Amino acid sequence: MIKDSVHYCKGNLLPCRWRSTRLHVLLFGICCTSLHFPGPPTPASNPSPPSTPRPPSPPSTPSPPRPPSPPSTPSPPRPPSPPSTPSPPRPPSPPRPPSPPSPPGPSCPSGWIKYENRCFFFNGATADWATAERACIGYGGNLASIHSTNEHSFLKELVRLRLGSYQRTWVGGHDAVKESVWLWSDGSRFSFTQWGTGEPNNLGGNEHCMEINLVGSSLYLNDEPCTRSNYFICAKRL
Ligand SMILES: [Ca+2]
Ligand SMILES: [Ca+2]
Repeated sequence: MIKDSVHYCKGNLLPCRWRSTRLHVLLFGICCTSLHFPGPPTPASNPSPPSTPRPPSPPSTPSPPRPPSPPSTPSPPRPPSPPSTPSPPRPPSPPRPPSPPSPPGPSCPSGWIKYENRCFFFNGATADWATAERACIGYGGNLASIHSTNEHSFLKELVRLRLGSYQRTWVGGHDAVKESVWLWSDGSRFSFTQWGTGEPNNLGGNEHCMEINLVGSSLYLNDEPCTRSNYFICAKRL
């Protein structure tokens, strides 16, 4: 410490003496700065004035409303797509050959409807079974006999088409000659039976004539008193 002061004093003797507030002591020709007296009190540095409370910041000014964005520029209309190329016209189909003429054969009289090898007639009149049979004989036939389900269905449709519903109608079956021995009035073999459930029941011992359409659209043959007034269907061979 002292050694450092010697070097200082030797090089700065005079200036050192007049310098400032330090009392330089000369000892043994050596200027020592090890002793220090406090100099006049240096004015205390002015304390920093109390910070003035910052005024409250003014309320933030609301940002001005944003101007409305300009309307988007409408996209230019798309140019119309070019018309699709029409498909080339199809070549005309070759003319169809004419249908072969129907095979020649006998036809039914006017007002009669042909089904397979017979003609059928339904005039919308009503009568008891015997009167109906005689009317059919007068037309050159008999009350219709039935030999298959298809024929049964055909007769039912013939009535429905003419009357709009399945009305009870006489056909040519009977057991009037002998009970339970069923015959066709046209003399054909009686081999087809499509009786309704429980039929023929010969109700009251007095049901000897055959009718169709007792139960609507069902394939239902019934024996019925021959005196009932029914629609009827005539048939004759071609
Ligand atoms: Ca009977
Ligand atoms: Ca019956």
